[in-house]
Amino acid sequence: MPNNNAILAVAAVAIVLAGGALVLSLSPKPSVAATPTTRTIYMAAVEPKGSATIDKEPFPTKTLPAGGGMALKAPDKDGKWEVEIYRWDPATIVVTKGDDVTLKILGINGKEHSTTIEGYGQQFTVKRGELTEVTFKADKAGVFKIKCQTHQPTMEADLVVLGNP
Ligand SMILES: [Cu+2]
Repeated sequence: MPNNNAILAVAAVAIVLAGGALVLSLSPKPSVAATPTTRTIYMAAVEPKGSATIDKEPFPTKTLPAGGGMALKAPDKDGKWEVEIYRWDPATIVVTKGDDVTLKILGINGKEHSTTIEGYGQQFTVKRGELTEVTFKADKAGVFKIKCQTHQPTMEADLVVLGNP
């Protein structure tokens, strides 16, 4: 017949094992590595605008950075003033190293956008009303700027190429 100490020892081991199993079950599972694939990502050249009239909101006294990406338009004859910014939508693109990537970029606002993808040697112009297709293999991991030369410093998107573990 087992003595009490032996029973306690078995119980203690059982508790430790159960605790370990609980910790394991609560731990985040390792993520599955993304395998290279073909991706088509839609983007747009956009220009959000806001406006007000000076009787309701005074015209801002601070100037905005130069470069063509932002503008404050002084009040017109009716006292209406405007603010605007050029952006890529979306401003972050995430792919995996080895992916075959096609960006399809629609020009909505602005006549044209002379654009580069740094580190990938891509150079193209996005025109209003046209869908510009840019295809490349994402063969370098890192973060690369998709940069409109016309509208700085705001019209930049990050191309994030995740490295394969
Ligand atoms: Cu632009």
